[in-house]
Amino acid sequence: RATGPQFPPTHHLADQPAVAPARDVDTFVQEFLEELNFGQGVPLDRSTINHQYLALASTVRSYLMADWLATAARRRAHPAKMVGYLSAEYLLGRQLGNALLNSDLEGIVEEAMRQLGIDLAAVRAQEVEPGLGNGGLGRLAACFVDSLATMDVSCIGYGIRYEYGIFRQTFVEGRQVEVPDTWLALGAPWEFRNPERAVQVDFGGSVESYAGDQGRPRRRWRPDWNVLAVPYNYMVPGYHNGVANTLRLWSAEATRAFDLQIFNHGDYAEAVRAQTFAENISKVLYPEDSTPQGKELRLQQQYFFVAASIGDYLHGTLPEDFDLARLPEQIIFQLNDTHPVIGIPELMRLLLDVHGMEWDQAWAITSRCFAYTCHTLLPEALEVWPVSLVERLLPRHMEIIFEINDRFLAAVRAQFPGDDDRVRRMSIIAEGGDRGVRMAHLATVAAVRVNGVAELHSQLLRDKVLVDFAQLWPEKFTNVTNGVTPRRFLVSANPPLTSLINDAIGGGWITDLERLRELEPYAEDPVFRERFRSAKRANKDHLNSTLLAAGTAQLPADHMLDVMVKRLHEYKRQMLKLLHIVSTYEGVLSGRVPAEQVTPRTCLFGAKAAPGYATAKETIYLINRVASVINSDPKLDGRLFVAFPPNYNVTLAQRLIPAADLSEQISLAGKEASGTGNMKLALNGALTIGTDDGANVEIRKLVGDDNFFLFGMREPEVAELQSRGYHPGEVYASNPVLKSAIDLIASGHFGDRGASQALMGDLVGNDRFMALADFQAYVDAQAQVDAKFADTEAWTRSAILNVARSGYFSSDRSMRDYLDRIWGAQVH
Ligand code: B1H
Repeated sequence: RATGPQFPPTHHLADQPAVAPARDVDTFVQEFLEELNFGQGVPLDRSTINHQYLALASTVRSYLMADWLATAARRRAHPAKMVGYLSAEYLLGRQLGNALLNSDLEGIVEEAMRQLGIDLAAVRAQEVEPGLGNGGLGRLAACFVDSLATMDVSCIGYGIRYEYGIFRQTFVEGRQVEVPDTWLALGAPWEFRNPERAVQVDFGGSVESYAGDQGRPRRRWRPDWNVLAVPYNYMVPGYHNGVANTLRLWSAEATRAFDLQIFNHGDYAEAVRAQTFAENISKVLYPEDSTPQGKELRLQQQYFFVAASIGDYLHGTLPEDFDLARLPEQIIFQLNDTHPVIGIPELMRLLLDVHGMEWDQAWAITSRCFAYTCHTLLPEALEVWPVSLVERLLPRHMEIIFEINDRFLAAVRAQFPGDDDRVRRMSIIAEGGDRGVRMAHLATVAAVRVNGVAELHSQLLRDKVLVDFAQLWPEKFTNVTNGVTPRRFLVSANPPLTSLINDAIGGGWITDLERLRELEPYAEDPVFRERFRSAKRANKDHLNSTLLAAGTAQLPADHMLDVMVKRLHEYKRQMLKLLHIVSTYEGVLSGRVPAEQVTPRTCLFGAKAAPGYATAKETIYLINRVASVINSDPKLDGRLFVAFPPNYNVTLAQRLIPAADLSEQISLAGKEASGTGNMKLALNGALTIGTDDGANVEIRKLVGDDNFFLFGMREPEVAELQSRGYHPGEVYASNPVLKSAIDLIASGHFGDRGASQALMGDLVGNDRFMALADFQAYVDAQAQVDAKFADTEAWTRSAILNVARSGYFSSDRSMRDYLDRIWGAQVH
């Protein structure tokens, strides 16, 4: 707890608020040199780029720090309900550019670095992005905290400071090889460690009964080991508003008690091993997107960060004498998927066992403090923890979960007497040989609101995945369509388009993205259209120079840039796109299509596969082999090019998305919860070829059918085909173009015949995500893409309209919706 000075201060400066250094070039240079000399310990002429990067980051950080202190002071003086965003992932991307943009220091820093003879672009390139997330879910969390700061909403983002983030992807002879992401190795200038706010987190042991006040029987946890959660703060600056919120990431360390216990046994080596054991908890991000592995360490990670966060809030952030009955007025914990759901029994435990409340009161509080966002529909993605594991790691929590379930099921039975099947379906505990805790059910029972992440997804949640719950509590269910921050993904990533827009309609759109609508009339202006194309060209050149620096293939000039960037997953159907590429190639090889009729296109993939996901890795290997054959076959006359730069991440996304012409969003309808890359690409003027899935539905509705290439089965047709019985072999046999493409791959034309045959065999035999069923529709839609691309003016008009009509997809709007539909909700 903060106490301030031990004696009343007498110095006249003591009660001055912290002020940032002056915002002029000379002051900045002075501050920078001070950081370089006294922070890094080098003179300018002996400094490396890394010294310069660290000194620059620290200098910028001190400007932000004044905002951060002022924001915290203001929030203390005028307490408002706070959002505690609980997320196991934050895929932040580089910090320097964002900090410069949001704090409006870009101009000063450019000039300061110029006068010091420092190449700012090289210094920016030195930053290794914090990749503390897998994909869309982690990036969404990063966009949300950006928007909340920009909207001056009180929020702490809580998460884990993984020592190793998402792996760095390399290709070795076309195969993905994962390399550890050592993002902290060259220094971590954006964080500050806050050891005095460390929280002890307990594990294991048993539960005992004892007599409480007036002899009341009570339960208490006797854990047998613990670790220390040490917070690292990151500042989250709002855009040009002087606000800086906090992102608090927890790192695991051994507690002293923990070592001492072992030291007392006199085993030094064992004590050091214990240290390592504790540190392992925050060591590495599990690189699984969508398909959680039921690993014990992962449950440890989840409980570790959630217990630390709730403890930090209750015992560190709230005033000491706070009446916990009023907790729901002060905080809403937003659960980013099921990963933090163990926080529900944790809050119950604190209220019951530590604060001595009775069950009903504790539940009345807990069930108003959480809201749950579901990010998936795939059954294999819904987390179920074995009861035996939860019992061993968190015995008191397991008891509490059983009690929540008993009371909940009693209510279900009362509402639906005799409906045992319903009770079984809804139970938080999955019965059967290996009993499991269904985390999505626990979340749904306790949450004030449950939301999906796009309209279609929320509807499918209500109608299918959580239908029993929606019947019981229809008012609990809502939708908030995802969004993306226009600061990072338009202003920062796409300066040419940003200045074009600013010239046309001014800069108000940056915090009010619907104002991009004002661009609509410019779609009819040929001069504007030419300037729009020249912005795209500039972005393509910039992308090319980035690829060159990374040692990857250069993109041919004057091609349509067709991009599919997202995690590699069968449901996303990278294979469908590959089949289109191969069939175009096969058409030329076989003479079915003259090469000069092929639209010059570069198909660019960016995708990481989960290291244990064999089919995904085989798909990457095949894409790389197809690329190397196609790119060097003269019969194609340079008209088709396949690029697969390794290690797609936020940094590369910021380069790539602004350069794209065509956005591939081709998941099987009903499988992609939302997608957010789809939004970023549309916002940067790419046209979408896509299925009626996730947020594509809303993108198409907004940009209009003329500016979107829709194809494929709709979700109800998919469900219908599934229940009728899907036979990919019949599709294969009846479509000669498709058959030729598959046969060409299986023949070993692209090398490794064995691997090719296995993959094609699975496709023709199983095709879990119905790529073959949608193949013809996809090829037909691609023909429409080609036709439109040939009409440059029509294409540009549509591209401009995509930008003008994508304002809805700002994460500022998403935050408004969470505030209106969830966080403000006074419920029960
Ligand atoms: C999304 C995940 C996810 N949905 C488990 N689910 C993970 C599940 O580490 N794990 O175990 C990690 C991630 N990620 C994505 O969320 C959806 O697939 C996208 O459609 C959506 O746009 C994104 C943000 O809502």
